[in-house]
This record gives sequence, structure tokens and C-alpha cells, in this order.
Amino acid sequence: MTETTPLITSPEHSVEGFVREYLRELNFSQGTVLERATVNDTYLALARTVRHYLMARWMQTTVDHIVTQPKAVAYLSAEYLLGRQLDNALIASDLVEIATEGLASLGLDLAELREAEVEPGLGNGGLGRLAACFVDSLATMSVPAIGYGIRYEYGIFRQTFTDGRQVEEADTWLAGGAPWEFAHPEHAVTVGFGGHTEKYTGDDGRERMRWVPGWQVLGVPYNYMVPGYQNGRVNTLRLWSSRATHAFDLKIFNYGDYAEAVRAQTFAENISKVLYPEDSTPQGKELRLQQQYFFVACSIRDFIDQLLPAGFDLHRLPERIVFQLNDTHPVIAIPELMRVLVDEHDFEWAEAWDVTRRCFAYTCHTLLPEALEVWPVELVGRLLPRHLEIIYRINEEFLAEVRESSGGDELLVRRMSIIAEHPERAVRMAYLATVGGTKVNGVAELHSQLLRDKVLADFAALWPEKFTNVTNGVTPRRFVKLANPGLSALITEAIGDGWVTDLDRLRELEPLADDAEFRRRFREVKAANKDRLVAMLARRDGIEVDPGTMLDVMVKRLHEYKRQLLKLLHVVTLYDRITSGELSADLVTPRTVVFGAKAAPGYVMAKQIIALINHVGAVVDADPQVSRVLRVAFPANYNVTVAETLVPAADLSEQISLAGKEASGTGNMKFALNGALTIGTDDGANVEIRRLVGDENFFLFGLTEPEASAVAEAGYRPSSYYEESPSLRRALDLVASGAFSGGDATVFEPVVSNLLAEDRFMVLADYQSYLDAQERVEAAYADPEAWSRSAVLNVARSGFFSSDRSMRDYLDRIWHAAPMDG
Ligand code: HBZ
Repeated sequence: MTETTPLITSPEHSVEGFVREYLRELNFSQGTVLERATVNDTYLALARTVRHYLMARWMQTTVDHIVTQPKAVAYLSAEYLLGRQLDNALIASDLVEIATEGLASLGLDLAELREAEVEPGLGNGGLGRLAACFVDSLATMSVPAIGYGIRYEYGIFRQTFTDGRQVEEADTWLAGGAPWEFAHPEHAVTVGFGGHTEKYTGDDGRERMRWVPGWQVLGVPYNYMVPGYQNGRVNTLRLWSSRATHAFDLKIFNYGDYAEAVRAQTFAENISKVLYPEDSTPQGKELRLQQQYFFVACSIRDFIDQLLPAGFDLHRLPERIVFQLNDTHPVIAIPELMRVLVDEHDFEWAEAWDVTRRCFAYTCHTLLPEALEVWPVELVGRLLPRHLEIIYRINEEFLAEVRESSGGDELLVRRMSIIAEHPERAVRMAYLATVGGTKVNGVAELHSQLLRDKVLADFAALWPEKFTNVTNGVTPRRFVKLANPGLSALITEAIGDGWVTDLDRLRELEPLADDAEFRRRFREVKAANKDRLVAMLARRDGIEVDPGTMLDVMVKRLHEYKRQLLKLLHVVTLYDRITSGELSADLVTPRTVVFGAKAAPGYVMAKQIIALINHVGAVVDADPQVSRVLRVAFPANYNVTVAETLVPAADLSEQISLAGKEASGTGNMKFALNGALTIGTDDGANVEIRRLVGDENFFLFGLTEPEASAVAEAGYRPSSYYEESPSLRRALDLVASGAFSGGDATVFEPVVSNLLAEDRFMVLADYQSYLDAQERVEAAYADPEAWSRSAVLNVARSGFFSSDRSMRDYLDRIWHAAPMDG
């Protein structure tokens, strides 16, 4: 057993203890007094105080990992969309009441301090948020795990609207102070780029290769606490920040070229400067590949050199670690580990390959071909010449295997090659990940099936046992307990508080769906959540919402496949029917349609759709007859913090992607868990949600995946739907007429003509089915008792979608690692 040093103890878990600690922080760390403190000062002092309560657990967890040397999970993700840290730290350490009371005794309001925190938005959307949920679950389940990623100085851009159009602003999340991070420059590691490779003869007389990088940067680790929920555990999230190496600037300083030295610094720091805001169409930018290699090289070095005991036999590496690759962004880690083992640790190629393959597993998050990363060979060769050689050799040996097992099927060989030949020679990262890891998983049943049958079919035929599914999940701590305190209290009163870490227990609520008093209280909670949302939208966005209306919510990245346009066509159709007199406003269920969506800055169509939503919203709101029953609210800068208020207030959850395009969705899970009913297609995890909550508690519409494929195969003609449906024609004509663009018919012409000519995601094909489903929604909503019964059943039957369950599935099917406690 390793000897370890004695550990600190926590501050006293009482109001007095808390206040003492808080004032000490305010005075000693913030260097101010209450009378002079700004809101930000009081927030920072609070964050540091709460941090202190978690510190002993963090140190203890770290020591336990050192002492017991368990098999650990390293989650490699270019994104962590964390959301605010304070609230989560408060619930994890069970300090909410103590802090509320303690602060109140000082004349401070916890709610106000909480608002001062700028969320770390180090991710684009679902994939980044999933990583954040997973590290939360791993900590709560006492799994020895570490999250590795990038400490972007600027996270996802802040969205504002000018004339309804998206404008991006830099996300300066670090500006107000960063109380949750711990920089460890003493553990910085060096990462090489560029240069060349050369043969040399080792001391043992063997021929070897080595990489002589052309330039280097430092990776400085920043540690963040990942507190488990009231279980005494705190795991670590380690994000890397790039710096210039000392050697580099010293050399230049010695030449006396001060300006050049400073330039070098900036150059190095650029690597972790900004998160790329493209969520599904990677642009193949050189800096992006630098980011990817930077963080995985740092992480592998960190694990091997610092976290393993000295003298550890690396042949046994798979006993101590599994690296989970969050999509293809970290896949360059596979040739990097090969390089470390072969070039730096003298492994034979075959030995190294055997170890490497057992250390990695790959999660795919997409089905869109344009989202599959490929890196031009020219770029990889220039930036990472040794890695390109290694990739070539991996490919050569792999293709020899394919040739042999297929009896020399050269077509198959070409199809499966890790190197694509057209349109340019490029490395297919998904193929490299599939060849170089033990397992490949999709993120919902349908998605995993389609991966096996379509995207990676040749690989699934070769290695059927490599393919598996792990359906996504979300953390009930953040998305129920913290976001929906009213519902949480109601659930806890009914079934106790075990559900927070064992979400299947929500099943025990099922009988209460038939209890009128429970349903009444459930509606009361929903109404209070709507009031909270209304207050937030008024304060934050100056948007006025009537809490008495049905809240119909579509929040997610703006992408054509997600079909915000379908939702918008529903709005336009309602508007048209009311203004034309076809439909009396009195017969329409009053609703507020809420959109939240950021578009990738270079995605022109997505940005036009945002403008169209805002313009339709303005016209709808300006019409007194229509706005009585229909409003459109589009708060700018949708993020995790907004989701936490919006999701618990929703009545209707819009999950309307074209079947076969949304890998899973995780927003869909958050809404169901908070008692919204879903209107959705048979896509991603919607399939599983519907199966669990029951057909009668879900509004299904649209083509199925096989149907959509068949339509595409036969030749989809969107204009035929336009010709055959008067209602669709009127909606599209209205948009095309300039009715939502001050009479200027050219503004949204590209949107309409794209729908009529191409409509890649079959909006027009699903339009009628969607409208019919919305009519069923209206009918159901008219009966509050039946609606709330369905809503309660949605909650009761959605326990499966806890990310704790996802983590159990990863542990059993992929990682073969175990929790520390029990
Ligand atoms: O990952 C999403 C999927 O679209 C969604 O269906 C799924 O639920 C979620 C979690 O599995 N994918 C993303 O969010 N993807 C990205 O954010 C992304 C970011 C950078 C890229 C490519 C994709 O270069």
C-alpha cells in the first residue's frame, strides 16, 4: 500500500460554520468587506466557500485512486457543456438550506448570487452536454473516472439578434473570475507538432523511428471538481490550456527579438483559444486538428507519466484504463498511443497494437455523412508526420486482413480503407476509431441499428461483436432535482428521495397518475414553473408570455434535419387560418411557441431560418386577433441555464427530426422527465421514449426511417406535396410573398425554393401528418385531467433515461470497470 499524507477536514456543516467560512473567503480571498462587495464578489466568495466543503472529498477520492489503483475510465471529449457549477455543487454537498440561511443572515440572497455565475459553455449542444452528464453520473456512482478535454478561453458564442438575424459575440466566460478551476502549471506537458521523422539505430542495435517535431507547445492542466451527489466522492475533470514552451521563448528572447517571442506566445495560446461552433459540418480547419491532437496527447501523457505508478508495465495498460472516444474528435489518440508505446517505450508493433486496441472504445453521435470527420492526408502529414506513418501501417495491416477474409474483394477493400482516395486523399476518422478500438456504440437503439446496417455496415459484417448500443441519458441531479425543485419535492413526498440516484424508482409514481389530488398538485407545480419562466423571459429578454397558455417548446441547435421549419409551418398555417377567417380564434387552444437555437456562424440556411422564425413571430405578435391565441417567443442565446428554467415549464416537447437523422436527442429525455408530452417522429431515442411512456401518452407522426429511405430511393418530389395540399401551399406562398419580410419577397425566397426543389429532410412530406398530430394535441390538452395523467405517466416511466443507467451500460458492455464503493 502506498503511504499518503493526512488530509484536511471539511468546514463545519452548520449555518455558523458556513458563515464563518464565507466571511473568511470574502475577506481573505476576495479582499473585500460585505459593505463594499459587488454581487460578483459575493458570488465568488460563495463559490469558494462551497468549494471548501467539497475539498476534503476531492482529496480523499484522489488518494483512494492512488492507493487502490483501480481500472479507470478516461472520457476523452473535445466538449463539456457544463452549465453553472454553483447550484450543482450546493446540492451535491447538501448545503442548499445552510447556504440560504447563512447568506440571509448576512443580508444576501442566494438566488441573486447564483445569477452572477456565467456558465462554462465549453460545448455546442447534445454531445457536449452528454459528456457533462456522464461525468456527473460517474462521480455519483463512485466510478474511478477522469474527464479530459480543452479549456477553451472562449466557449460557444453568445447569440444576439439584430433585426431578427443572429449576431455572434465572444463568450468571455473567464472574465469575472474562475472560482471552480485549479491551474497546475507544475504538471504541464509538452506536445510536438510538425517537423519530420527519421530512422535511427537504438542502443540495442534495432532500427527505430523517431519524430523530430518542428515546434512544441505546453499543455497546462486545469482541474475542476466533479462532485458526486451526496456520496462523499469528487472526481476530476482535467481541461488543457496551451502555452508557449519556456525553451521556445527563452531562445528567442536571447536573440533579443522581444516582439517575436510575444508572437510565439500568442501562436501557442491560440490552440485552446476558442471552441469551434460547428456542430455537424466540421470545416477541416488546421487549428481544429491541432486542438484535437493537443488535448489527447496531453491526456495520454498525463495518464501514463503521472497517474500510473513509476515502473508500471505498460503491457498491462488495458487493466488500468479505458479511453472512451466521444465521437471522432479525439480519435488521433489511437496513433498517439501507438507512437508512445513503439517509439518511446520500445514496444514491438504487434504488442503495441494489441495493447492500444484494448484501451479504446468509440461512440458515434451522428448519421449525417457530412458530419463524419475526414482529415486531408496532406494536413495530417504536415502537422503529425509520425502519426500519418502509423495510420498508414494500421491501414495496410487492416486491409490485408480484409483482403484475406473476403477472398480478395478489392471493392470492399477500397470501401473499408481508412484512407479515402476521393475527392482528395484523407483519413476517415470514424474508420480509424472502428479499427482501433474494442467497441463501437451508437447512442440510441435505432441509431445503433442504422450504424450497423448502413454507415459502418462493412465493419459490422467483419466484427459483429464489436458493435453495441448505449442509449443516452441525462443527469437527474441537474435536470430534475435542481431545475425542478417543485416537482422534486412532490416526488420525494410521494416516494422518498431515493429516486435522485436511482431513477427507476419513479415507477412508483405510476399509481398516482390516477390520483386526482396528486394530479392537482402536479399541475400546481407546472403552473409555478411557468410563472418562473415568464418572470425569466420578462427580465432577461423583455418577452411577455401568458402563463395561461400551452407552452409548446422546441429548443436545440438550428439544423435543417431537426426541422425547425416544420414547427414554423405549423405556426404560419395557424396564422393564415385565423387571419383568413377560416378558423375562429375562439376555437384555437391558446399557445406560446418557444424556440431556442443557435446556428453555426457559417451555416447560411440555418441563419435564414432563425431570421424567418423571428420575422414570423413579429407578425404574429403584432396581429391582435392572432396574438390572443398564438405567440412566438424566441429568447436569444439558449444555453444550459435557460434550459433549466424552460424545460420544467413546458407542456409540449417538439422532437420532430426526419426519422433516421437524429442519433438520439437528449432534450427529448429532459422534457419527458419533467412531465411534458412529446410530439415526435419515430427517430433517435423518441422510439424508446414512446415505447416506455406508451403510445397514448405520446403524439407520434411522420414517416418512419424505412419509409423515408424508400421515398428517397424512389425519388422525392417535394413540389408534389405543395401541389396537392392547399393548406401547405398557402403557408409557403405566404412566406414567399414577403408577408413576413415587410413585403420584400426576395428575403426568404431561398428558404422556400429550397423546400420546393430539394427539401433534403422531407419537411413537406411530413407536414400534413404533423398538423394532424397537433390537432390531437389540442384535443388532449382540452382535458386537463387526462393531460396531467399522461404527464405524470411520462415522469413515472422515464427513469430509464438517467445517465446513471447509461453509465451502467457502458460499464457492463464496454468498459468492464467497477465502482469504488460496493
Ligand atoms: O449528440 C448530438 C446528436 O445530434 C444527438 O442526436 C445526440 O443526442 C447527442 C448526444 O449523443 N451530436 C452533437 O451534439 N454533435 C456535436 O455537437 C458536434 C460538435 C462538433 C462537431 C461535430 C458534432 O465537429
